[in-house]
Amino acid sequence: MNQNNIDKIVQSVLAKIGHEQTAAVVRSAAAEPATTVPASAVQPTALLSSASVRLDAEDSNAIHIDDQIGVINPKRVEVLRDFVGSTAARVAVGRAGLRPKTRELLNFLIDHSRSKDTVLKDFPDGWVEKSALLELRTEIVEKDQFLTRPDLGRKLSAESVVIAQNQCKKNPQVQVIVSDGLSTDAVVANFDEIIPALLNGLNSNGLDVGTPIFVRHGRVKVEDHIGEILSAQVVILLIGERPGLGQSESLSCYMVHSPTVSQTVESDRICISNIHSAGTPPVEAAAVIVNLAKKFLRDGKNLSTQK
Ligand code: B12
Repeated sequence: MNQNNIDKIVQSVLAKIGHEQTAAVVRSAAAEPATTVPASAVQPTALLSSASVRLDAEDSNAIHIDDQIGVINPKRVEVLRDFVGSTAARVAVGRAGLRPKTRELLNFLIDHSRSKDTVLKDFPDGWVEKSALLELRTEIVEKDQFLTRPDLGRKLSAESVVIAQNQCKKNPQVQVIVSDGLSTDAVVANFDEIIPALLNGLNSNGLDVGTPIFVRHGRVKVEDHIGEILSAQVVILLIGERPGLGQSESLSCYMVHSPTVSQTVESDRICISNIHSAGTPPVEAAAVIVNLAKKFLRDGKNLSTQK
């Protein structure tokens, strides 16, 4: 839902509960986003996000930032602009008495619903087949079980163990795995950019790359099981991160050297997180991962990220 729709909902709710005057102020601000509304007009309701701190209409970026500032009559608005402009977090949103403003509350509920939807979502029909990766499954049979039994998402099913043994290259220097994890959106959004760059980067550095694998309903530790079955030296797992409030397309890369189910511990792993268009761009992440793979091969488990 976009900001205009939210503003319309706020207006209609206010009009219904008898705040005609406030609704009119909100309406006028929404209709003329670049107009400075006198602070005295909005003070009693504290519902307008930023009408009192709008910038010049010609500076569209500044207007966008000011739209997010909910503090009425801030002492140093430029500090708030810097702050809001530096993060996607919910900062300087203001308040209505002790409560959040209606608009902020609605924004929060929208983001929260989106996160919950993302966790429950499956891949679009045919997406996995189109990815051209070899599909393996964990011991999970359906989504609810995936969310409630992380332990089963850490092991391949017996059937998939056989497929891996029969169809995958053994003893690769580098094994690439993609898995849905907690966000299929993260995989769908970043796949086309990160996978070609990653595979090309590994190949062009002369590394022996295993059969690229897709694991449905996977958790991070499934890379240990796969790495052990295939005797891979370095395993690279790209997996959907748990969605946050406002970012649900973020992919993580978990890398490990010569993993085994019984011996590998979390601290053996390296994590490169926040791979998405507004974080670490997927192509850049691919370059970082290729470099780390080379360092892992050189240093083994005692990887140093300094050299
Ligand atoms: C959930 C979470 C946790 C949970 C994991 C619990 C669980 N069983 O799910 C808890 C609270 C325990 C946790 C702890 C830590 N976490 Co954490 N965590 C996350 C979070 C929010 C989501 C991860 C996710 O979705 N993974 C994908 C799902 C599918 O994985 P999973 O198999 O269900 O769960 C595994 C992973 O979550 C993994 N994991 C979680 N955090 C970390 C951190 C590292 C360095 C490693 C190697 C693995 C790891 O451990 C789980 C068990 O195997 C991310 C934020 C993000 N944007 O990704 C941060 C994040 C991954 N964590 C981070 C950090 C720093 C840590 C800690 C080192 C914090 C500390 N100082 O103790 C510890 C290390 C834990 C470990 N396993 O080694 C950083 C990693 C930064 C980096 N690039 O290295 C992140 C990116 C947060 C951040 N922005 O700073 N974490």
